[in-house]
Amino acid sequence: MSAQEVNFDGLVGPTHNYSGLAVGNVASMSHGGLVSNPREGALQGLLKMKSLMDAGYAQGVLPPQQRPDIGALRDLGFSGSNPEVLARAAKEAPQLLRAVCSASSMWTANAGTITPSPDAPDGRVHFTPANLQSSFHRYLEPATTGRVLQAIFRDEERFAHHSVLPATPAFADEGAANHTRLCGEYGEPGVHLFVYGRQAFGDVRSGEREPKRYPARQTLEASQAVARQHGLTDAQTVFAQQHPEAIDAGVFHNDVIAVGNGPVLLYHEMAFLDEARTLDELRAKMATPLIPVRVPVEAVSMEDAVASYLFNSQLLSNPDGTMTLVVPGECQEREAVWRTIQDYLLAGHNPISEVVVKDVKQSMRNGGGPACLRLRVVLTDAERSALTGRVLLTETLFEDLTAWVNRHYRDRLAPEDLADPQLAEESLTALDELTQRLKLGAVYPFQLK
Ligand code: SUG
Repeated sequence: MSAQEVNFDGLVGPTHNYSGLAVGNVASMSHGGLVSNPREGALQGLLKMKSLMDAGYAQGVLPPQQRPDIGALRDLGFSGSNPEVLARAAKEAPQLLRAVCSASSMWTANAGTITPSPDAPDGRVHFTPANLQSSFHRYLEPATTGRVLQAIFRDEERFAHHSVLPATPAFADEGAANHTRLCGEYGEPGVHLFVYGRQAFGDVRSGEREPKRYPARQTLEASQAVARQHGLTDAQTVFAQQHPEAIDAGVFHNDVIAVGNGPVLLYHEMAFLDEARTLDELRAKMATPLIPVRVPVEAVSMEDAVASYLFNSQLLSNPDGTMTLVVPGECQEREAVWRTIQDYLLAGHNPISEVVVKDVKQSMRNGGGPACLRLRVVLTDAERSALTGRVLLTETLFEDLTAWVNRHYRDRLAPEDLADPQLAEESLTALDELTQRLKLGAVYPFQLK
């Protein structure tokens, strides 16, 4: 069966800001309080999508979420008119106001976990939105994410949607950021590598192998539950623990230290707690030879890996069998990283033959690189034709979205602007227009009333 990978990038929302909300995410923690530029952020994202579309890769787009989430503030006891709710939250609980304004849904690698149809027993594509329960600002995402995914992948004969896992620490789930499908051609059966940071039940000794400084955001139990929902068997799955020292160095998701595509697994030597076992199990289960590309700590230190986001690159397949690595601009600013790309990755015995640099700085300051900004969905031609909405990027859609951003987005957002009731109004107007342009129907709480 022939199939192709479609990268669905999250549009950066109109309230994109720097609030230092993400514990264990070094960039978010160090940039909290800075003035952001939502318009520039959205345009940087759109330009990345456009250049990949121009280079021949299938590119999709996912809308941002309704922010500020005034409904969440009401749930927490703030009452009155919308401006009053915002003003009270700003005064009494500014940290809550910041959380409900986050544009964090732009990082669609965390939107959910996807199993393509060649791997599922019922031959459908399976989706589980991630509960993102590790942080309050992200816990607000899954309900709308689920509605957006169901609106786009609506055809029940081809697409299956599962419940979000229970939003409790034992089932902490961060979606595709901790999930990699390895395979030969995309349409051939693949093996699913699930990477977790901690185990919730059972093994009392596992606590000794957990991070000490920063939280582990994904549990083994969550990964196992997603695999079960999707009908994946033992022969199709590998569960590997992330190295706790990596989490403590700022690697809050596996996709900050490893990226896989087809049979290639590009990873830093500190990615997995038991590297040898992980590779052995992958080799034993994969139908095609694994091509591991291991970057040792002598080449790229943990600090360089986290600051440059080398491993948060997109690894894309080309028709001639080669692969292109899409890295963030920050990789050029670190000499050791840039040298490793040139002398080791490009010159090495592996399919990576080209490096493309993208400027996504507005997102990077919150710890989101090129790979965080996209959700990969492998689709057959028939599945692709069954999508609902206008979500596959074309020249015209790119122009429409660019004009939409220029019309509605501010070019400056300081922390004190988040309480501005006008910002909330602007955001709703922009999103209402967006759902019409994307032909998605009603997906936001304000449209469902
Ligand atoms: O969950 N940052 C996000 C970044 C997510 C990156 N995604 C992947 N690695 N796939 C997070 O830590 C920061 C928001 C703020 O501080 O304003 C934030 O949520």
